[in-house]
Amino acid sequence: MVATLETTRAHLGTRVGLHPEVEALPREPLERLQLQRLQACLCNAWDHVAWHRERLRSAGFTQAQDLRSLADLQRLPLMVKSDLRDHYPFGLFTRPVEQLARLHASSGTTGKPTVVGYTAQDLSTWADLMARSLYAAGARPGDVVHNAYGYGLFTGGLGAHDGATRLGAPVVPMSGGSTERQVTLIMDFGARVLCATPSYALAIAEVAEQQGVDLRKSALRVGLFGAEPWSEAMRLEVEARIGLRAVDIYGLSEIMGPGVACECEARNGLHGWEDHFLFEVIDPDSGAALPDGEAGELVITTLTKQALPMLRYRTRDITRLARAPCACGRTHVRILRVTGRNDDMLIIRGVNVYPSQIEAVLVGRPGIAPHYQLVLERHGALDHVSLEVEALPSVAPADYGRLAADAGHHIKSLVGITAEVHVMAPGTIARSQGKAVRVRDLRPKAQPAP
Ligand code: DLL
Repeated sequence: MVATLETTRAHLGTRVGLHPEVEALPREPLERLQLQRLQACLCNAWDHVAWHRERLRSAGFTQAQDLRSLADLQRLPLMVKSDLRDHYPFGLFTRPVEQLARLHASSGTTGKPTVVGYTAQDLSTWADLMARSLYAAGARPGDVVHNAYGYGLFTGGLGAHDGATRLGAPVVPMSGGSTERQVTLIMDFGARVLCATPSYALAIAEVAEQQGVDLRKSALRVGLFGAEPWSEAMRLEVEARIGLRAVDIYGLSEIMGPGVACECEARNGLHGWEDHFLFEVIDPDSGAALPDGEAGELVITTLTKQALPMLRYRTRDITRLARAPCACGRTHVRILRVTGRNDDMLIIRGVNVYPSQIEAVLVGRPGIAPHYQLVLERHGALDHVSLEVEALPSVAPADYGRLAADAGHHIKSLVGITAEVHVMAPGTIARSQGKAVRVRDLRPKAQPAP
């Protein structure tokens, strides 16, 4: 193991990352830094947000300084998304809104949006971490960054933008949409880095093919894809169609935005930037901490966020942590690919399924295009799943039935559910310009408890 690590380091040169002084910091000083920052974060929350103070008091704290070790983190109560909604809009901020530099918000399709705020220092930290992520993915100063993440209240666009600027990379602020124009500008401006959701990257690839443009001949070298779950099969598909190295990037607005974690050149999990966040995995049912390597819900604590400190925030994202040394030389924890969110998990006739598992089976199957949608219905007392997939243009409609049977068979044997597969003509399934909507749940909503 050590030999491999050293060989790889020798190969990469001595520099580990954009911020080598922290990215390769040994565990002991890293944990000392974390404890100092956690104590300061707790004081900030205690001093400025009555809600935090009351909850900490209920958990047995008489003052913020009662937290003496990283292990004491376990004594803090968990936070959930509705805590932000219940204090809409600014109730959990540590400062008056006039002292902030920016606000973002979730779309809030159900109920109130979740509002997050940043001080100028918070925005600077975010730019640093996004620049660090871009660098870890393989972007370098001077690379033209084509940014197709949506600009606006969504954190993807501005987050990637500020990170590219901090890296010293010229950024093209495209946002999502106008896909034909995206293709033209990628080619004309010589973009080397593409930032987009994986589903939108695929939509760009498809439009390029329809325009007769071969993106594999473009200057694109690296893609930073995230904001939605995606599979290894999708990674291979996007790499083959665009001709770049596809890297997974993770983040969420409640914690910061994109750049909370990102893959490095080893692509063996996403490095969670532990000088700014603490990562835990808990059992989603009991809330108990799980050992490294076990799958559960990711819980994140911010260490340096000024405006909106988040203490043990339940992300709903399902993953595992790995702390064995990474070949790249970074010491920060690796968060394995997020397979889906707790709330996206479907329980189909007793089998737990994430849409990304279906994707892993479908994408790359001969004759089938990487566009799909799951439709859930209730037939009597039972859940019924139909799966709409698209045929590749080269497939004759007469073969759709055979393709459907083949896909249904593989889903049954690899995922364990029976799905009614409908193979549809090319272009039938809506393309995403941001986060793809993979599931149409038509089941009757559960009645609220009396
Ligand atoms: O999606 C921030 C972001 C923008 C991340 C661009 C990466 C790239 P939210 O809109 O708050 O923020 O959504 C956060 O998206 O809790 C996950 O469920 C999901 N998600 C984000 N990145 C990944 C990923 C942005 N790489 C929610 N893999 C998170 C799987 C992801 N799911």
